[in-house]
Amino acid sequence: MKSQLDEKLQAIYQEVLYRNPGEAEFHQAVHEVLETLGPVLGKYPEFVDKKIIQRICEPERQIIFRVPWRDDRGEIQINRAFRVEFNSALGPYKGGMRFHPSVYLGIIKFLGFEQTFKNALTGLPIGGGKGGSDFDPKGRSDSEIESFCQSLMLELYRHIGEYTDVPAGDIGVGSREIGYLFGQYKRITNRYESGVITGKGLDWGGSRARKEATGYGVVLFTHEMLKSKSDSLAGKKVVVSGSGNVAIYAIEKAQELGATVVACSDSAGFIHDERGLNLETIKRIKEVERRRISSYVESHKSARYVPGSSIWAIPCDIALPCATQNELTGRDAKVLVENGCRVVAEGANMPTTPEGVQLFQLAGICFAPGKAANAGGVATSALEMQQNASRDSWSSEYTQKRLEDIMVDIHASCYETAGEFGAEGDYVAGANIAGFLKVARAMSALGVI
Ligand code: NDP
Ligand code: 2IT
Repeated sequence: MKSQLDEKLQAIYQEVLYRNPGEAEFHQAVHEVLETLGPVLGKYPEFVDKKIIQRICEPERQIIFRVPWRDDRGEIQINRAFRVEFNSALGPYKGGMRFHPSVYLGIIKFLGFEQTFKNALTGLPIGGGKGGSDFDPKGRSDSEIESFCQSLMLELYRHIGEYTDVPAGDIGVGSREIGYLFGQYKRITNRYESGVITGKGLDWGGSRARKEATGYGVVLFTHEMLKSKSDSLAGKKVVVSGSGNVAIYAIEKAQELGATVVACSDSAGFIHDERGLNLETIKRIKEVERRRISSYVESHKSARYVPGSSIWAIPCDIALPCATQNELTGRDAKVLVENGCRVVAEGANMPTTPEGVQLFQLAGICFAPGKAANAGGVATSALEMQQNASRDSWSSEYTQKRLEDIMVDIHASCYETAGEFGAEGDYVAGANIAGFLKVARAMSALGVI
């Protein structure tokens, strides 16, 4: 269920559908932003004259390339990789690389489009971009991952650079992959250009708190939403989907702020324990052993593993979807609302379907969209770039304080912008409009480029 666009925006959306056939996720992400921009065009007609929205919906550059590599048996494998350089009005293209079999152009474009507004919200000088490949890392050995990353970089290196385009991690890409990618870039270019990629390890140019930043940021944003209602996380029951980088550190911060996290998942099923999950076990299984979340119950007898079905059936006060796009449907949203959930913050990018968002908003749920709630990761990537540029390395306390301040500012800017445009408490409108205005003003100033 999608709400109506006003006439001008409807024409722009039709053009996007026509120019980008078959890219359902990209259409969804564009629609979700256009839905909220009606009042902005009324107030700033110059953005209509300058065709800012049409330009924002068209990536500046799209690169698609072949990645051939040899697996452990010596067999040649061929993958397809993408880098979509979406918008550089505010700074070099910035955004992660995703390795997942579902990756195709429509997913990378939706992510790059979202990234443009998210990065604007951080207040830091970064444009929007995204990349990835249909490579499936599951079941691949370390040396296969290394071969694949090296082959991918053999093409990608010519398109990136600290002033041009700065990749990082996303689904299937963590510090192991960033290491292989950075090592190959260094070898090909004969430059130790730390600022060309973020999410690096602490011994080779990475930033403290980057690993934790997205998950921590989601919970810091949630904390701000609750604070605006004179409430807190203490004593709240939380369900987190996924058990990757974002989920793990969302669980850590939620526990630190006094909440009980009762469930998390992977793509095969979820684990549930009303007494609360043990994060050390989850970290060991996921970060060290790289096993499935089902193995959690081997060491925790009070927990149960449920294969297949939806994690959102578990009653909670706060839901944090931290796995992937469209993982929380209208049906899930209905169940969450019926079970008394009051707050939802998106750790993943676009995890809630349009039906789900609409149901949450109608039910008066405090709903934080990904481009605001999960911006802590890319913000800390920009802090990593700052440290690299000044050949400095900040303390954990200082970096976390910067992250905290950024999340507080993003919350304030979404909240205030929503109020200013007559949508009090609507963080979706607030995030879209605040992000759009920053990008639109810069594009307008930079001319028709
Ligand atoms: P990881 O690869 O570390 O973890 C992904 C988790 O989501 C895994 O538990 C995975 O399960 C699950 N998952 C992935 N795809 C699917 C699917 N199709 N269906 C069900 N479950 C799935 O990735 P991240 O934690 O880094 O990313 C999670 C989300 O957060 C993504 O939407 C990403 O774009 C977003 N994000 C990430 C940031 C970062 O800094 N890393 C920053 C901002 C947003 P399984 O192992 O079974 O595949
Ligand atoms: O979706 C995202 O914001 C990320 N995957 C992080 C991007 C980054 O450049 O750190």
